[in-house]
Amino acid sequence: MQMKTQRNEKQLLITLIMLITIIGLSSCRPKSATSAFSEDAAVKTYVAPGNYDEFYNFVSGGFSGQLAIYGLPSGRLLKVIPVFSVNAENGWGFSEETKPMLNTSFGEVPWDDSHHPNLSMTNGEYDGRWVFINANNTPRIARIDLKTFKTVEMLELPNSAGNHPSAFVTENTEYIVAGTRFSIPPDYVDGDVPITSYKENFKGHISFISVDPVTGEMKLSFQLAVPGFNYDLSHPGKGKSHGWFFFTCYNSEQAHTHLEVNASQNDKDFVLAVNWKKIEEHLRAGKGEKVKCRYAHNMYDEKTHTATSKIFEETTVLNVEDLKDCLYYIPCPKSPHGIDVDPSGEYIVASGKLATVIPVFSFDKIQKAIEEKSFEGETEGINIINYEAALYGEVQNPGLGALHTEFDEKGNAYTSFFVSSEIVKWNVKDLQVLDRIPSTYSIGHLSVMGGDTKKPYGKYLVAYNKITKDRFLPTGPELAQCAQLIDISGDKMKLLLDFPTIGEPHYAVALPADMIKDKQIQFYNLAENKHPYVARSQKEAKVVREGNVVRVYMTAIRSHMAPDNIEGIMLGDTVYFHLTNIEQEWDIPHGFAVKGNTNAELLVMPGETQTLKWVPSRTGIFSFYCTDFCSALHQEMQGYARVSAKGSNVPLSYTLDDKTTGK
Ligand code: K7E
Ligand code: CUA
Repeated sequence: MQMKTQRNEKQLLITLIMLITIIGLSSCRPKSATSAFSEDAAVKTYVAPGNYDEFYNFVSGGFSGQLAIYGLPSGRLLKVIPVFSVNAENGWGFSEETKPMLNTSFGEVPWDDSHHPNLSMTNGEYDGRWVFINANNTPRIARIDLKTFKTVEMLELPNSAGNHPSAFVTENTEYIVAGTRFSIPPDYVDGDVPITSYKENFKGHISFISVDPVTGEMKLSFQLAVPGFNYDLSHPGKGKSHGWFFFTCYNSEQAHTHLEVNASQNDKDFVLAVNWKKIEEHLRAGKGEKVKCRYAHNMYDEKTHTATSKIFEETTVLNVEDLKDCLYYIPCPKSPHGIDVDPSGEYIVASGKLATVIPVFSFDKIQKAIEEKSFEGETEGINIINYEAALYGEVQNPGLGALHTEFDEKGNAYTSFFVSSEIVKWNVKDLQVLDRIPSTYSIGHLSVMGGDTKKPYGKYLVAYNKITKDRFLPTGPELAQCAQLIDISGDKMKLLLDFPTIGEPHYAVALPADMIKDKQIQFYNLAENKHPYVARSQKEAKVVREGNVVRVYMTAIRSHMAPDNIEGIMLGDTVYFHLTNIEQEWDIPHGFAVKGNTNAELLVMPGETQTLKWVPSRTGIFSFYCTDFCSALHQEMQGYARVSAKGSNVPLSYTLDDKTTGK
């Protein structure tokens, strides 16, 4: 009976929170949303034509699978990078060179859901080399090179589902960490089991991916098999807590159905604290087991301009028995989501979606508790540290539905609240709330400039809101998401600007523009182009038949494609247009498209070679042309391909500078 009333109370609480959410969204547009707008906002966000923004802002695209780059403070969109997505605009995922990037153990997976970009670090500060980002659905991590703004690597993660607590980077980019939001039967056992056998058969796996300090190449170093909860978010320790990683987990109830009620029963779920430096010792001592599983590793080579995909067959897994002195649970109220570590590395902030306080844990106290064995029990072989023993303190009544926290350079924390739709500023030392500002509407992540490093830049905070409603001109049922730029340089937060974003932004990070803007590659050196089908000058342009395959070695330069007339292609042939842009000048791409091709166009950067596959399905004359207005004579940049019947006696021929070869 007692149990039942408790359960009813909890359900009531959940219903109440849901109601507040709905009412909050539909009726009470916070009055201060517009009145909080300060008069000098326009001056602070205006970047005059021809001037550069101060920061690059890397914003996850959520269900678009992309990464978008905005300038701050202007909010101007600079680039959209296809990561876990195909992009017909430039042929990413359609060209022969890029297709392998999207390969997985399931075959090509041309889409995913990307949430958490993270920048490479040296000594706990950004070093401007790479951005890593996670794919949730078919678990993967991607690496983007900040000299080319191109996705150059993709690593699939076995034994995982819903790779959400990812892609967070340790202080010196030793590891990227990933985890399982969904626990599942691992790939190395027979997963064909009843879902009701969740408690026996479902496990979480946490992946540690090492990063080569010079090349950036990722490797699945080891995995930890942990109890079958839902591992939601994570952050590495820094400074004194470097060597540790912290994860939130919910569903300590281990429910497998109706989670919104069944996984909200316990008053506390857990933070999982992982001592990975210790784990490295165990690995060196030979602990861990090699298990069979399949996962893809895809690399893009900037010299051949081509990706290759390799399938790996095993990984090393450590079980809880090996990890007694490396893993600890800390109770955490209630259904926690974000977990964030302050710049000093001492304070660990976990945000409970259904909690009324924000617990702040102390790294020193956690160490002491472990030393003194202040445990309040164990679950599935992992010691549970006593809550009070690990706790520094709680922020009282901060708001409703806490999600994520970031930090400034002055000892303040900023926490996003989804349900009460606001950002709350509080002091990390005395845990007092200092200020609050409404978000419009229902904020998810927030990002302070450098807010996850040892030395935040501060100055601005950006809110990434889940719901736009009336902020922009309406565009039918689907609206853009809303980012809000907030000035945090003074005591009071000030709203400066709204700007729309693509997809759904979750986390975002920002780099000072000066760190990378002069290191951008402006074009690829043609002399270093090692593509097997490159044509470095018009002299190397040609058409070659290899059985049913016709290869066109084509060059593009203002304002000519060579060859520009091709005859002798037959039905049943597969034609590869290997297009080399032989320009050696910044910002002169050429495009390529042929009528009736069923994939995409190409957009080829100066010095690069890319390939479009074309399987003609009818006879006739097919036009092709450059799709990027590159010069005054761009419209003249065109050609024809003739397709004849199978077995026809039209010889293979092509035209270069009015001269036809092969007839
Ligand atoms: Cu959107 Cu980080 Cu995927 Cu919170 S998560 S909001
Ligand atoms: Cu090249 Cu238009």
